[in-house]
Amino acid sequence: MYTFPKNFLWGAAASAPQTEGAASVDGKSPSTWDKWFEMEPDLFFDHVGPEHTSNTYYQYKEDVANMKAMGMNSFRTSIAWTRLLPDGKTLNAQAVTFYRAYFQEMIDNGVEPIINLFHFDMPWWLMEKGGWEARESTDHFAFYAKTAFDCFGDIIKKWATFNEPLVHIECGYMGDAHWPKVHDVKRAIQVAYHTLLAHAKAVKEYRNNQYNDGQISIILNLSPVYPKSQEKEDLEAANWADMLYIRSFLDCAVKGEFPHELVSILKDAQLSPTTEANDKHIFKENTVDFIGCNYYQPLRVQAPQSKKRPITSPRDLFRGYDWPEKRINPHRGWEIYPQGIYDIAMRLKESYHNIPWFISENGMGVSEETHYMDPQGIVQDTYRIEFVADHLKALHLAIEEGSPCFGYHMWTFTDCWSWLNAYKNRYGYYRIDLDKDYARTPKASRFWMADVIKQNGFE
Ligand code: BGP
Repeated sequence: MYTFPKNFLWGAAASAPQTEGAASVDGKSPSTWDKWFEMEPDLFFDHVGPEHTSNTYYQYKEDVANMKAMGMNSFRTSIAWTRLLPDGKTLNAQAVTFYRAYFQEMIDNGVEPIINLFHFDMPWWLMEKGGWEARESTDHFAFYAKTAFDCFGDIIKKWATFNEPLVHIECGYMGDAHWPKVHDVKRAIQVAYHTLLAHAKAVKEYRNNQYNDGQISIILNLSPVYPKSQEKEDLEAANWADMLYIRSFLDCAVKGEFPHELVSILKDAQLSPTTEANDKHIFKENTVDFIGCNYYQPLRVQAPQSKKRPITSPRDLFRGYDWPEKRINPHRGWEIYPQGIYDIAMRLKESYHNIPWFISENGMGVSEETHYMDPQGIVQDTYRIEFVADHLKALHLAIEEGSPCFGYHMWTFTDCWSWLNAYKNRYGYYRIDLDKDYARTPKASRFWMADVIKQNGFE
């Protein structure tokens, strides 16, 4: 029997822009996603945009009832900045009413809300001023964070500032999957710096807030980096990938500083971000209480084709490696490697003073999931049950070895809208049927997980 610690948090994760819908009502202003869909709807899978996500704005009571019925004791979602402060300054009373009712509904039903502030949804008004490239964004974010703590800090005791900050940096400034889809490593580095500064300023606001009796975190995608071989060049490549994708965020959040090697290579390459002298203290004094870790698959790397200097892209430092022996989720093309969870836990233990943490996302995306639907309309997602069980076993081993992991959150509770992929890849314990008024139907994994929760473990 794999038994988990007492009071272990069993739950799921989602975000405001991916579930709420109601994207242009009750005072909410547009985010980059709302505007981008208006401009280029063809880019979004099946032309489903952010206006029509899972209708949670209207159906949250049903969702919370389903969480309770399943035995879940926690749920992570986010606040939409554009709903709470539509112009960045003025509090939207309708947003306060909605979020308080939603959070209170969870609490009344034994589901602890864990609330994140930014899940890729940059307000359009701020994007027009340069988004995270503009230093003023850090103060706007701090003000938004303070407002959220003032409004909900009496009932929310676990907060996160950002979800996977690497993603909006990489996909928006070194790729095309997020707005403003520019490809410029120098701008990406400035965006990364301001994002982390905004994070630290939000933590500072939390420490100064009257409701600072809870805890604050950041949610990071900590995909462990594995080199192709033990050759010097591959090991060096892995070190760079790890420094850029993991340590730049984790060191900053937990230790309050950036890796020195990273600072010096950026300097040599004339890629250092613009900073101010006092920033160092803001980082140093505002570290997190716990970490949320999203884990889907590892990052396998090998030496770059040529050692180009100065670097102009991460590809000059490392490139991906396709491990021929990998186990794969054929429905999403991602590697399945449960041991990654154990390796993350051991790393936090050895190098980050064994900081408390939880799995804030883990899950299996499956396209065309209707293929697995039985005649009763239940998706028989045995592949997902196997996926979760394997990851929980790896997590259990880590906990036995002293890792203070306090929860496991599945991505996600009901299928949800996923950016340009919209509803292509399904991840939920519940299926959402967009053609039937967002009807929620449990999948087989929902029943399996309800049993796990009941027993606080599994055979
Ligand atoms: C994570 C994000 C989520 C969600 C998930 C699934 O990185 O935090 O917001 O989108 O990935 O991604 P996809 O739907 O692209 O498979």
